[in-house]
Amino acid sequence: MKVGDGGVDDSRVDATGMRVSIVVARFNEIVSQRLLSGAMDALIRHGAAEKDISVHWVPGSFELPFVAQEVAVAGGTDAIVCLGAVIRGETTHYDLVAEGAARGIAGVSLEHRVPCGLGVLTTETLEQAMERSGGKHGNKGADAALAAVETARLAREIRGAAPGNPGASRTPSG
Ligand code: INI
Repeated sequence: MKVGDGGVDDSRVDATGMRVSIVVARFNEIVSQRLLSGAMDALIRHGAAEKDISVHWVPGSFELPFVAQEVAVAGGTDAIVCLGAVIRGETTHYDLVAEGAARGIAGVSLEHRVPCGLGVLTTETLEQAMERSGGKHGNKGADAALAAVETARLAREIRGAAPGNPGASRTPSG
């Protein structure tokens, strides 16, 4: 088992055949693009097909939960990855956006039973955000993508093992 900085067990991450939706915020786009590249690379490196990955841009991180919800309701997605960069600056708007995004994304995941990776950086400075989007502190977009895929695989296993579960992929005796 190889557990990376992001807490993901690499040996459990198999994105083969997974349909993944990435929702990414345009605000602080220089950082978001790097998070997106990290997420795409990680998914493809772990077996996802490019045709099975869809990307939805939204204005800012505050809009991530709503679009993640639309994706979940539309169906056909195994895992959702939410990416954005909330950088503190000088107003309290930061706290509202960061908290709204994180709580909203968690809510979508639980309500719709679709794992959502939280790849929203919350930093004091742009420099710190750059370090976490392909710099010396790794790429949190990649970590969020792999966490969502690992969780989706686990959900499949659990649902498959639950007798009488209509979503099960195999019978109780299978
Ligand atoms: N959105 C971000 O993604 N990051 C930020 O740092 C940020 N700041 O600092 O304001 C931000 N604000 C925009 C917000 O996400 C919404 O798009 C906006 O409030 C409209 O709903």
